[in-house]
Amino acid sequence: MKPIVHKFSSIFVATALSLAVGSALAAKEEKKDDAKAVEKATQTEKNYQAAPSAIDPKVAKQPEVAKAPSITPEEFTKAKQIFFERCAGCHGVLRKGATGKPLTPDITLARGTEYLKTFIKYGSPAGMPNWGTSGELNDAEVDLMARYLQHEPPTPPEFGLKEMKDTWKVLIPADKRPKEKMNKINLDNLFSVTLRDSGQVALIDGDSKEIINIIKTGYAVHISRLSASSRYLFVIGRDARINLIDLWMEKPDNVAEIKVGLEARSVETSKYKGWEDKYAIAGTYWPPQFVVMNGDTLEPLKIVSTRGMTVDTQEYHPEPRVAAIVASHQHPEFIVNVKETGQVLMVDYSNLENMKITTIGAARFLHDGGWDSTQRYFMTAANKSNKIAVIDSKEDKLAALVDVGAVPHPGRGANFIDPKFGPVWATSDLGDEGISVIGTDPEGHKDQAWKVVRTMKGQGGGSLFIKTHPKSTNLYVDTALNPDAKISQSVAVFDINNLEKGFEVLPIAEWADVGEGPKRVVQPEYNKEGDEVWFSVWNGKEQKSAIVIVDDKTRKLKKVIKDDRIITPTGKFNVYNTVHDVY
Ligand code: DHE
Repeated sequence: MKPIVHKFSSIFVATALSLAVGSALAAKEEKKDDAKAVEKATQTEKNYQAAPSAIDPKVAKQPEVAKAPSITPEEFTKAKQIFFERCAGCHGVLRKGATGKPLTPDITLARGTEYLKTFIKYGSPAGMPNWGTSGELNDAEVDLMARYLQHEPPTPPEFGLKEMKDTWKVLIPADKRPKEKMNKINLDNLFSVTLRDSGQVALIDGDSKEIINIIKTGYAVHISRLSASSRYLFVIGRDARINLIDLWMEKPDNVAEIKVGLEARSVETSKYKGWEDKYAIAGTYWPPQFVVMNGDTLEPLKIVSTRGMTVDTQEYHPEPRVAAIVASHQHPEFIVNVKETGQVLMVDYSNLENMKITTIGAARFLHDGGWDSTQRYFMTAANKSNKIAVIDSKEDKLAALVDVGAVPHPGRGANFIDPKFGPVWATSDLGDEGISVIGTDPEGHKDQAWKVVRTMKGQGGGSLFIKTHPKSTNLYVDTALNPDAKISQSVAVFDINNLEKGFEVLPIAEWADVGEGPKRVVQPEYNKEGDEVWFSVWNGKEQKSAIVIVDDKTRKLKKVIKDDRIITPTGKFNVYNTVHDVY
């Protein structure tokens, strides 16, 4: 498998998200600038999605289209590789369109080679990167891609129960595992840290800040989640490999693993009372499906396809990828975001044989999200629609669709009590500098419920994660994908009790003192007590990265974790906060 190459450097060149606030700009100029900002925001978001697909192009076969310009098998192989690495993230593996336009032969044949070449070489105002003029593809490659796109898209293989079982390994059977916790680690304050480009996670003791173990996992791990009891840690790679780690072992390590598809981002565990630790679920980008597994062995039990109709135009989509999954606290259900169809599936796991799934129409394209403070409402970003969908997990219905800024990207979002508007949940945006604060209390603050009660301005666009903690009065907003290094390497912090005052900037990357590199500061995560905030300083694979810990009260540097083994850290998952959905 080819290593994933970061695409973000080109984001920095290609985009400038912050709106220029020139006092003497003529109205006409302002309008022009607005249009440019929207264009550039789209570009940032496209490039973010444009990370290479984890699918090995070799597994997708070459189909023939008689009318398409000729292409040799060698050329086809090369074009496939380029498409999977650079284009599939936006246009979809089957080129049916996602955040990028559809590119199926019925469309591309009509456009013709010359048109496609221009498009690929120069890009488009709607956000298509300028692959030719940026130097990423040479003229011969642009020509090749223009011809390739007029052929039928090669389809990667399906991945059913047999394929999953062929990869499934129980390294230590459940009855051979510890009967009680065998270590002295304060598990509640343990952090699982994604080491993105080394295919590992680091387990770090939140009390001593020592690395407990570095564990081999799938390729470019995406997230970690925990079983309800805190005993089992589930880690999923982009290559759809799940590792099950037993935190009760003297030195926590892998006890089972499975590959559930070719490409994935999400894993979750059953949390409803009476079902703790029983099941896990993983959603895949390819094939578009999810699988429910045994919680302590990863045995695959039930696979369900997400192919189906889009929420708005109600047409068939062959590749609706599974984005965020959360476990309901109201019913024995998993809540599954289906990206391309814009449908949220409430998957009842109480009877796998006769599985009930309630489909809630939301909006395209569903991505990430988290609970409101009562853990009844799932607040999830439909990022291409610039909306937050509010899912009522008690009634299993859509409570609201709330218009927010450009390309909301909350991570799990941030819950706090707004001094004026009561309980709220906030998201920041990938596409602009806004932070939308939404009322979440339909009982106590009916007029504000599911409305944007205030917007604040952060440092700029390119924000991925926003975070606070019930015990804190600080609200942190990262800007990891902002094109300005000063902004991507620092974090904004607001005082929740004085939001009008604006933000303070903490120079996290500077505090890390790791030398050269892009050093994006990403994903604030609290410790269990809610008095420390951890940030990843995400540098290049060959450069030094670090984790910076800030004292939440004083907003001063508390500790920098530097270690040669901490390679490209991104997501950090505190055990207690992840189990209890504290954010
Ligand atoms: Fe993520 C969460 C998908 C790029 C770090 N990311 C998620 C989720 C999805 C997703 C669907 C929600 C999972 C859930 O809750 O069940 N991410 C994608 C992509 O498709 C995308 C845009 C491009 C890609 O090819 O993967 C993408 N993500 C990134 C990154 O480049 C990040 C910054 C670094 C990395 O490690 O790859 C990144 N994503 C994260 C993190 C979370 C996440 C840290 C979990 C946040 C949390 O607090 O729970």
